[in-house]
Amino acid sequence: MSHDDCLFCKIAAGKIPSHKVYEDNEFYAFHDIRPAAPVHVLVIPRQHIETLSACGPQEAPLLGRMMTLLPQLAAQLGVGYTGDDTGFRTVINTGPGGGQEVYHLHAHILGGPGPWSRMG
Ligand code: DGP
Repeated sequence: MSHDDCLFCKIAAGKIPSHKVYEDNEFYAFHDIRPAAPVHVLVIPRQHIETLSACGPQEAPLLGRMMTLLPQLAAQLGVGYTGDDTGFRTVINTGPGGGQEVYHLHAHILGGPGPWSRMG
């Protein structure tokens, strides 16, 4: 279920180039074009869902799978949580007041110094 005029649907479909880090039949992950941290990756469902606030119980299984994918990808990207000072941040901007620019649900994975990092 993709939307012809959606930037992230086009990226997931390979119609717009991106620096891919992961894909399966349900999700696509790629580097953010404006990185806010040394590691900054976006994870999107292939299904076009505009925003987290559009999700209800029907989307819960997909959201659960997306959530558990995040630490797997963080580990693959070298910023997984393995103890001591390691780890990453996850952000889902929701709506204009939440800073959402692109209306296709996405989770940011941020690793290293940057917003909300104790490292700076
Ligand atoms: P948000 O503010 O949460 O909606 O974040 C949207 C992010 O998408 C923002 O950090 C920049 C990124 N972005 C926007 N356009 C493109 C693009 O064409 N390619 C890539 N790789 N990232 C994009």
